[in-house]
Amino acid sequence: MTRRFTLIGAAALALLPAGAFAQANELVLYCTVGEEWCRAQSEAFTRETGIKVLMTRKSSGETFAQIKAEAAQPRGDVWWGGTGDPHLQAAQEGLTEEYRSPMLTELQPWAVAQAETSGYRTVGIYAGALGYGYNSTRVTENPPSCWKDLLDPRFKDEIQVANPNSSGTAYTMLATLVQLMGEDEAFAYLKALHANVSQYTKSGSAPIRAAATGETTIGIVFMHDAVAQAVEGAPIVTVAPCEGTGYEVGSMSLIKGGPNPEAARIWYDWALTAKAQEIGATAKSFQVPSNVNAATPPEAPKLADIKLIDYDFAKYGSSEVRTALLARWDAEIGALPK
Ligand code: S7P
Repeated sequence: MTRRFTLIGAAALALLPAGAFAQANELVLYCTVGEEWCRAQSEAFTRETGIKVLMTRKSSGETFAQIKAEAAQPRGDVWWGGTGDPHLQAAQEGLTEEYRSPMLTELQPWAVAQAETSGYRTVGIYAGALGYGYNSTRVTENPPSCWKDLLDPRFKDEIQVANPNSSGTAYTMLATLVQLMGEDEAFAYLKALHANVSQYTKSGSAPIRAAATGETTIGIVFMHDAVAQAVEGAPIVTVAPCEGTGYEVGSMSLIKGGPNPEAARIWYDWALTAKAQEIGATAKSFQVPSNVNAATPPEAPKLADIKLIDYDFAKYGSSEVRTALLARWDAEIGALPK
């Protein structure tokens, strides 16, 4: 009990109902970052609080669909990680709980903006820019540096990207292209790109793992996921597309009606601390943390050096726009023959 008090802080504790710790023995976590980070974060929380974590890892779109399907009888307590757009959609659809953590005062403006946009039903926990990575043993001349370069016929069947229905990474790409080019142009681009795509994966980071092993040449992913492969020694070069690119505010939400609400708030406050946010780098996840006091891993792509678009999170995280874009992708891209 004393240990939990020290770690979580008096301000956070004041918001918890009396006797909360006595009841908070277990937490059901829906985790949407990389598997290794999910495990490291869950284990650290259990070590520090004594609360057992039942964790499952899925992609962002899949987790959103699961929470929606379970809405009548919620099974999860916290949705931790994953791109912000589906968290915003969950907030709009009333699937997540409003909560103003005392830790909000320690967060970057972009993380607080995410909370404000959602009526405090979600919050930013990290940020990262979209891009791609290529295998430098397979591209030895004229390396690609722009979105348009990915249409080059020399990359026929040599690109992997995820399906935006399951993957938050791929939805970020779809929304990014729409914001960069306009919707019709973006779909024309995606149709042209289809000739070069060998596979639409379920998970957003799978394409860069395939590029790292040489199974494919290019993986369209968050830049930090490409950096993670290079850090492991894979011949991956990370690209910030020359036309500009979008980014994610990786988010966290409390699932409305979850079975362990006290444990869920303890996790939420803890996960916003600098110490908890520094666990990502130990699990080779190189996003920019949202707590201003957390060290940004030196490997993290520098957002200030990347030509970032002014991503409209409220619009592209809205139920109407996300549902419509995914339906159009299914009809015009997913349905194309391979
Ligand atoms: O690997 C870390 C990361 O890129 O994965 C999250 C992602 O949304 C989950 O993968 P999906 O694309 O399959 O949904 C990102 O939030 C995070 O930065």
